[in-house]
Amino acid sequence: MKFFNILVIALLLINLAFAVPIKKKCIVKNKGEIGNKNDSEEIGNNNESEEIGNNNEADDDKKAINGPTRFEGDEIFPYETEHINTLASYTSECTVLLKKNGDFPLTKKDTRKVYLYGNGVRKTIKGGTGSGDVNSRSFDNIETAFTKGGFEILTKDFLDAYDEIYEKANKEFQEELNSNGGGFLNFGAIMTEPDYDLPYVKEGDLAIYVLSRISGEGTDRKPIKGDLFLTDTERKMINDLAKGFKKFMLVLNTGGPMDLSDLDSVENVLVLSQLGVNTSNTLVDVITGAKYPSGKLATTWTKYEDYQTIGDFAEKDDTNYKEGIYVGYRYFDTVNTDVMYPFGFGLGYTDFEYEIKSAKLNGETFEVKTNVKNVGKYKGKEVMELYLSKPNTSLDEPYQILVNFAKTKELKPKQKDTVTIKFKLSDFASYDTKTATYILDKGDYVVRVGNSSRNTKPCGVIKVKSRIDVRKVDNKLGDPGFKDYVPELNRKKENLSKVKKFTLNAKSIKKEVIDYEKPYEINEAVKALTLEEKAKLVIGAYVEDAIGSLIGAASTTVAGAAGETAKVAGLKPVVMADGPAGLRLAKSYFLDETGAHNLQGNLPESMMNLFDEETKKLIEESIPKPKEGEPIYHQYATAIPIGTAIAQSWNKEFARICGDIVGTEMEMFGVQLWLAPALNIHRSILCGRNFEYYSEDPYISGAITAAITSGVQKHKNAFVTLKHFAANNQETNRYLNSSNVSERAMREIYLKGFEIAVKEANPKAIMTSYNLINGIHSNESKDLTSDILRKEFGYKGIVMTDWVMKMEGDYKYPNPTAYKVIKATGDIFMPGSKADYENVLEAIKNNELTMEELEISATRIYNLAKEIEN
Ligand SMILES: *[C@@H]1O[C@H](CO)[C@@H](O)[C@H](O)[C@H]1NC(C)=O
Ligand SMILES: *[C@@H]1O[C@H](CO)[C@@H](O)[C@H](O)[C@H]1NC(C)=O
Ligand SMILES: *[C@@H]1O[C@H](CO)[C@@H](O)[C@H](O)[C@H]1NC(C)=O
Ligand SMILES: *[C@@H]1O[C@H](CO)[C@@H](O)[C@H](O)[C@H]1NC(C)=O
Ligand SMILES: *[C@@H]1O[C@H](CO)[C@@H](O)[C@H](O)[C@H]1NC(C)=O
Ligand SMILES: *[C@@H]1O[C@H](CO)[C@@H](O)[C@H](O)[C@H]1NC(C)=O
Ligand SMILES: *[C@@H]1O[C@H](CO)[C@@H](O)[C@H](O)[C@H]1NC(C)=O
Ligand SMILES: *[C@@H]1O[C@H](CO)[C@@H](O)[C@H](O)[C@H]1NC(C)=O
Ligand SMILES: CC(=O)N[C@H]1CO[C@H](CO)[C@@H](O)[C@@H]1O
Repeated sequence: MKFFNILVIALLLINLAFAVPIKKKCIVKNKGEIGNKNDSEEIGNNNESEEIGNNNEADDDKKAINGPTRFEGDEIFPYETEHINTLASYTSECTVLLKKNGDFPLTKKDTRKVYLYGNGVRKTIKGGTGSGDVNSRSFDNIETAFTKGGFEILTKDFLDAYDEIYEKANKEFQEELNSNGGGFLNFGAIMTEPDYDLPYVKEGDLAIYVLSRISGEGTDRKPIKGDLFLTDTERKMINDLAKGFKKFMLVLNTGGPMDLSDLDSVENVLVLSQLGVNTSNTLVDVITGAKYPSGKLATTWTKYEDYQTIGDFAEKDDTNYKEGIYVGYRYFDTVNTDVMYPFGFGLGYTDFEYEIKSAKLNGETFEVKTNVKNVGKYKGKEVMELYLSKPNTSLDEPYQILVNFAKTKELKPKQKDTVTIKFKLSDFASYDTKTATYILDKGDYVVRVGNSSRNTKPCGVIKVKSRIDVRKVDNKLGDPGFKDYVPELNRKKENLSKVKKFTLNAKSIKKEVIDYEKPYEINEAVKALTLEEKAKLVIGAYVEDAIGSLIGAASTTVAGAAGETAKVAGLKPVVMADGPAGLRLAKSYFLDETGAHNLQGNLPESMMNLFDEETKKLIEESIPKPKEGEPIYHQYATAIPIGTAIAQSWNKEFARICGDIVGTEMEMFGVQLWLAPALNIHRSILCGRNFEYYSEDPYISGAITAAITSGVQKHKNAFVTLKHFAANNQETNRYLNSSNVSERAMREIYLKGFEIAVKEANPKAIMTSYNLINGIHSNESKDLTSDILRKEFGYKGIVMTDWVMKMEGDYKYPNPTAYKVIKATGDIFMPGSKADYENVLEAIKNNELTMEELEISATRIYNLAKEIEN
């Protein structure tokens, strides 16, 4: 049913939008809240228009009180330039040089005539699809950026011919999708790169091959040529160019790993990644040496066949995480597999040496200082990584785990820096399922410091004389139905005689016992509300008529926002906008008495292509149109680098700055909850949404999340929503599948990053995932939401569901039940519908949900809505 598809899509991908240039003068308005004239009058900011450039200070406080700033006109607003420039001074830190032979950066003497090849030259990718797609004002592809950077591009004919090949392949792909039922069934489908036979120049001075791959929400990547593997065409061209050109660089404009085997002739490989608005300029700067790469991989890149296949992936049926805690480098390092590009690896244009300066144990805090020296010819920054090898006394343990990291300042040739890194031993206690306790087992803990996981030096050994129970909990997560894989351990005997030894004083660790019975707070003001008001608070705002309730589930306050809380009891709606590659909002919108409307409707072009003409027309007709002369406003958000790229910077300060940029824009546009950061683990390199996530390692995931969170939340009424809680590691059948995971792997790998971020940065919201965990929907798991998240981790914020789909018609599985989410101490069911609201009322009537349970969740939403009024 086509119309049905529209509704489902509207729910899935609420509010994506794209550009319309509108010629007008550049004006910033600071009007009051829509449809609430009272408010703006009260505050008395009568001067509604300020011209940027004359009188250009849009006062921050006024913005926060008066609601969104209205940007009108066609010129670039100062905040856009400022944000782009801020990002531009960091983005090269996200790029990872995998191979080098000294030919780059170019020198002044080198030619500025370049042969640019590859699918990414014109179709440069700044981020992925789906939730990750941010609407920035403009984007230069790599061809344009090189032209603007003073290069002459010698491959115009080739690029034109490639465009034709691409268009033809894409048309066939769209036709195939349409014949497959079209629309929703193909959500997230990605065209594989076609093979072709075009003439190309095989010899010359300078060539760059830009290889792109996109992926996104709804579909996993595939281990086939044209996706994870190079196509035959790509492989042949890349090898030819590498052999025939004096200088050649392979550039990877991908969101995640490629299988780079059998490219031995290529001596310069750069992971450009997808860096948001200034992806292309960053490449030009790196090639010319205006900037330098200083990123390190946060996920192992190696041959596809070497990734572990112990657990399953992308099974339609239950996905069994049989590999347990042996994810990513924890696996490779333990079984001692050679990998091409290890976790934590990345070269610079320059080279570094490091030596251990000092190590000490203070209570349970270990601290190491290393001296890092730039011994090469160029400027650069180096990352020092700290790993811990735990003894395998009663539990099997991976060879090592990352416990912290730090980046040097910029070092000129011969310059030195001292880097200090610390960690607390109990933060990395292992989970003993038998006794349901986080423990530090008896034995020797070897601490290692280095500049990649495969290049470390031991810097201390901490002796734990007898087992220490760090935190006693209960097993909460059910039975996965199998026992985790245990590797054959054949650790090499290490001679640690010269390494400094410490003995841990067990008393330095305070044992924690969890009180699961501690009651939750209920606000008296919430008790006084009517049942209907309480129920509306825990359901996302919806419009009452049937169709409206589905499409209108989107925010009416901020155009293109993903949703909002209900306006009951005089409360302001809490507005939510998608991420994580920036704020996903409508670029252009108009206002009327019903609210703010996205001029382009809520579906992006890429999504529209999934539909046949008839359905497209229906969708287009459903988009509200402005009246003649109605002002058009803009929300140009800054596209920040994808999650994976931010992690690759290994720079917490940069992560904080990314959060700061988003927080500033949230304040301006009147968005309170950003539906990001996303920190699921890169369990398999095939997960379609990995680009939004950070790493295969929970520590760096948690640390980057905490930094972004503090960047966002330092802004008034701007907060994050960590997602997707938890074990959402694939896109295949993501709504109805069980991630079967052991309690230990959940706690040490999949929940760990959330725990770190909660404890360090106090995020305001967390979004539950679609999947089930050991047979229980994560949105209705009280064990997960209440017992682990709130009681064990001490989380104080709100818990919302992901945008739950409702199917009307003949479906195998029943529709979701909102009340069960509330019963599990989830606080708000998104995006919300009349049926969900009625479901809650019904559950109260039938005593399936107690008034107290409803009031607990309503209290949290109420308190947040009250908080943003100030
Ligand atoms: C002003 O607010 C009051 C109380 O909320 C409401 O009854 C009235 O309709 C509002 N007036 C306008 C013009 O919005
Ligand atoms: C309102 O703003 C305009 C344009 O910036 C300025 O010329 C005028 O003086 C302002 N009026 C008041 C009352 O502040
Ligand atoms: C960033 O990208 C924009 C759009 O592509 C471009 O106009 C701008 O000059 C770039 N800025 C920097 C600092 O690279
Ligand atoms: C790390 O340090 C070593 C010297 O110990 C140096 O040779 C190497 O280039 C550095 N970088 C990487 C990624 O290993
Ligand atoms: C610890 O490692 C040793 C040596 O590799 C091995 O024999 C033993 O079985 C391991 N113990 C556990 C609990 O995995
Ligand atoms: C370990 O190294 C020290 C000095 O570096 C040496 O004296 C000792 O014999 C070595 N031990 C073993 C078991 O190889
Ligand atoms: C995974 O969990 C589901 C739900 O608990 C269960 O039905 C299924 O049998 C489990 N898979 C395995 C391999 O045990
Ligand atoms: C939780 O989310 C899933 C996936 O959308 C859905 O199928 C399930 O019914 C939801 N559970 C509840 C209680 O709504
Ligand atoms: C637990 C669960 O819902 N598992 C499902 C995963 O998906 C397959 C295929 O759709 C179902 O058969 C399983 O029941």
